[in-house]
Amino acid sequence: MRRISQASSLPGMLHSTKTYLTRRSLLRRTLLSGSAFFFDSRGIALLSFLRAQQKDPFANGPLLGTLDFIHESSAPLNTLQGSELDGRLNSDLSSVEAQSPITPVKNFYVRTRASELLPDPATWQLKIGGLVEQPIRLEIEALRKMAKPMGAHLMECAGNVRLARFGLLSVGEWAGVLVSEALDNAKVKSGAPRILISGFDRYARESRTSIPGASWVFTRDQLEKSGAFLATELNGQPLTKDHGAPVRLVIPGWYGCTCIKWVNEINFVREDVEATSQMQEYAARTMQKGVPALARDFQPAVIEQAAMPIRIEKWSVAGKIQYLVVGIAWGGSEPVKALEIRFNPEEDYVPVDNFHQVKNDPWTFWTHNWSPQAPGIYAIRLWVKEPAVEARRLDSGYYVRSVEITEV
Ligand SMILES: Nc1nc2c(c(=O)[nH]1)N[C@H]1C(S)=C(S)[C@@H](COP(=O)(O)O)O[C@H]1N2
Ligand SMILES: [Mo]
Repeated sequence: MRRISQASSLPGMLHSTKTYLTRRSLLRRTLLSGSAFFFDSRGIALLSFLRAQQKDPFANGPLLGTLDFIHESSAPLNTLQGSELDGRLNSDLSSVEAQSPITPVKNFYVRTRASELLPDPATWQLKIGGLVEQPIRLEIEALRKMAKPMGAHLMECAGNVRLARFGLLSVGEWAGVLVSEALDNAKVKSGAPRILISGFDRYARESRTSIPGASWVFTRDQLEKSGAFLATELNGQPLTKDHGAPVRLVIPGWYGCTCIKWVNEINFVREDVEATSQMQEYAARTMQKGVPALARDFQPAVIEQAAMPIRIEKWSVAGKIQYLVVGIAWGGSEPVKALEIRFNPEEDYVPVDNFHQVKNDPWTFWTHNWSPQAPGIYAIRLWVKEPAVEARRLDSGYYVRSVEITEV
């Protein structure tokens, strides 16, 4: 890996630390994204350009750097801040590469750090109770032994806002136990069709930002269909405390607020059980109608189809400045055929050059060649044309990101 030396000579426009790119990743990305990648009207000239440069493709510094998104914030990225309920880590999406799509644990976003009162994980027990014939206590060791690979899944906080630089979103490779399997031995009484999953939520200090108490109510069907699991490992390592050690819930495709950390109780409850305080706190952000009093009146807190740019690369191609918009698409329940991008409200939406979504979870990387007509500030927005695809957050302009172009 080597630094692009030109980056620091363009003040104000570039991240000095984001301008790394290996030769291999450049070439691989060229192959990955197919023939449309970087082909201007003289695309062949570009290919031969790359070939000629293969000894050292960066000798002439074709990648000049990465532009910052503006109007967001200077919130630190990949850095743990604060403690307990006010603890956060915003993941730096700008450096994510398509060929290594798993977020390293140290950069995986954190919303709520572990309580200083958290009991000793070694003696952790998970109680399965409520309306059952006989409560069951699952020892953490037993759960760890049952754990199996659960695949790569994206997690996004329902409160993943512009001020957090949209960094409350990450992808992990999980291992754990299907909730349905963990509940197999429970003898449930009749009239207890709902399942309340709660975590340890007592903290040493009061929070400035959050209400303590994380729990969510599901139906068995929701847990089964989503493939919900009790995770004990993230990226091949035991869970870290801040990510919910020793055991947390993961509901693939649902917002992070349902993915209860430090799970200590699973209770079978009545059909007409109240919504928990966590459900009520997150009602608006999970797009409920008002704040329902009862859990059964909540819609599943699923992530609808979403997309946004994660970085804008500035290249010098055959002596011309070119921009490459690199982005992600995630959420939704069926892959969509086309994603469209628009630069400023005055321009039309155009299809994203390199977009092939084969699954909704975890994320899909796309790239789009961009030659802005003039310097200025551009607001970049995406949408999915297919009317059958629900994408309320995307459609509301939630994920719009802006850049300032000073050179064309
Ligand atoms: N016990 C508990 N679990 C919790 C929370 C919490 O405050 N307490 N926060 C939730 C929210 S809002 C999110 S977005 C995810 C974040 O998980 P992460 O910090 O591992 O990324 O955890 C969820 N699980
Ligand atoms: Mo969240």
